[in-house]
Amino acid sequence: MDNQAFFSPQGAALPSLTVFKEVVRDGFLLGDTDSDSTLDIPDVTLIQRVCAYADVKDEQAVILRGDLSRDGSLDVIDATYIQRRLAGMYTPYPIGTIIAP
Ligand SMILES: [Ca+2]
Repeated sequence: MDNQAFFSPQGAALPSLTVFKEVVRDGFLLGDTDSDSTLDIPDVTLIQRVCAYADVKDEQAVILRGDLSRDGSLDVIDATYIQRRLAGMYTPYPIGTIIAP
């Protein structure tokens, strides 16, 4: 199992069998980068830490959950859109909603 690659139904690479099972079975909250089922500032902070090349636990899960445009990369634009959503402003992505498998 260690050398297998896992992908979401949308084709995004997934970091582990555990995350694969979670995504396929339950989906996930778009933007909930720390996986605590809440969208808040710590989710933005985790994206900023990844962008700053800081040591982040479960970085691939952070990228999966925070990559709003689903293009496989995480950048400051993703963090900004989550901040906009938290401020009640428009975003073009369904941040804070469950992404279904
Ligand atoms: Ca969260």
